[in-house]
Amino acid sequence: MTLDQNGCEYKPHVLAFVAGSTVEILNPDGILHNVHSYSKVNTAFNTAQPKFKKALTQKIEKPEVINIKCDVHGWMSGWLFVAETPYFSVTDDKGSFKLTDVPPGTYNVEVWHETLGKVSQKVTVKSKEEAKVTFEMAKK
Ligand SMILES: [Cu+2]
Repeated sequence: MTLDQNGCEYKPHVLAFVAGSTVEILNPDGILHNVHSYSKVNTAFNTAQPKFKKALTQKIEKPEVINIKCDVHGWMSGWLFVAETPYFSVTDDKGSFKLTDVPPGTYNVEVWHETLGKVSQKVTVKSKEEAKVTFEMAKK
């Protein structure tokens, strides 16, 4: 899991991973950044990353959606989506996603967007069949 701060922007804008993972945070910019997590469930961190500190690591233990900001550059904002299960995905530029190797069963599929909020839907996955689901989110 790598969160890059290249060009004073978080890349990717949303980084998704399973709880208990360690995130590597890179600073290739040659300037000071400050990695400030607005966590509520996990312990919040607020770490200066001077220009010579090219990488630091941070372990995130619990499921949560965390906003990351830089106290030096007010426009920098990114998200860590810390998933509860291994079945998660970040949508592509068309809003599509795919979850693979999901065991048969009925699941509650939840979609999160930074400004549109959260919606969920029950989806049943059958053995060796593709389950399709469509979400619509209203602009707030
Ligand atoms: Cu910065």
